[in-house]
Amino acid sequence: GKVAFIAGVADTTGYGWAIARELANAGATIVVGTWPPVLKMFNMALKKKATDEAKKLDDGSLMEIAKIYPLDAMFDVPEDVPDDVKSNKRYAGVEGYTIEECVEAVKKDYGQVDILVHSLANGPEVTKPLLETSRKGYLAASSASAYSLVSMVQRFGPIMPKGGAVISLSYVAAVRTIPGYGGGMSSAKVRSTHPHLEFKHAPAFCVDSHLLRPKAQLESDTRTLAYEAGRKYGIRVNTISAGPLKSRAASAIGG
Ligand code: ZID
Repeated sequence: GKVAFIAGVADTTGYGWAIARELANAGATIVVGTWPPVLKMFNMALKKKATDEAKKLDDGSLMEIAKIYPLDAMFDVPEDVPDDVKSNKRYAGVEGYTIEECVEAVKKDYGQVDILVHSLANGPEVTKPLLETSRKGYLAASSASAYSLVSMVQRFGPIMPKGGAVISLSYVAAVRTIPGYGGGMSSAKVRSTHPHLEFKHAPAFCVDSHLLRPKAQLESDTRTLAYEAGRKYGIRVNTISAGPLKSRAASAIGG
């Protein structure tokens, strides 16, 4: 069977979970990368009976996550991790969470990854308009949300077979301004046509929230990575423009 690594799963409400379940339905072995600060919470939630419904596959069986790797996509190699992160309570007891260490661990356990899913984004100043965003905040959002894909393709590429697939999640605001799509949309009732991606409230976004800005980078990088990694490793690199989903990340922005 195929091995799918999904980066950016920490609960059952986001895209990462829904994609994991579809890949599990299709018979893939599911391994995930989870942000250290939410790792404990995710492990606890997975043990609860209440999570069974979200795990249910089409054949009635429950999805199994074969392994959860700690992964902080802000860091490529151990030298990148600053002391304040190392000593942070939220990272206590977690090790080997840089992208390079994560790929090494996955390689050791599974040998190869057939499908790589990048389902993560973050930005410390996400609620601010661009006009008030600091350089530090802007670059941190790009680092977590866009460069992380470049780094992951660099490092997973060598353990992906020819024909392997990389997919990430983008947002239409990367390429088009959506007039009127601000706080006023927060109570709009929208229903996804996809049965597993059902949500009741469209998240309220300011279109120029700088969390969305790295999506333009992501889309541009996807084209270049498809060219380069296609030639180097024979893998495909694509991004999907996601519809609105009431995930934890979307709620944090004000959905
Ligand atoms: P999620 O909270 O399930 O996933 C984000 C994950 O990233 C979480 O598990 C975090 O722990 C993790 N994470 C954060 N920082 C780091 C880090 N440094 N290292 C590792 N992991 C980290 O939320 P989600 O499912 O919304 O997000 C998954 C992907 O979908 C992200 O790339 C989103 O930008 C993308 N996406 C989501 C939506 C949405 O509605 N939820 C939209 C577009 C793209 C969208 O907002 N019209 C209006 C709005 C939208 C689309 C169309």
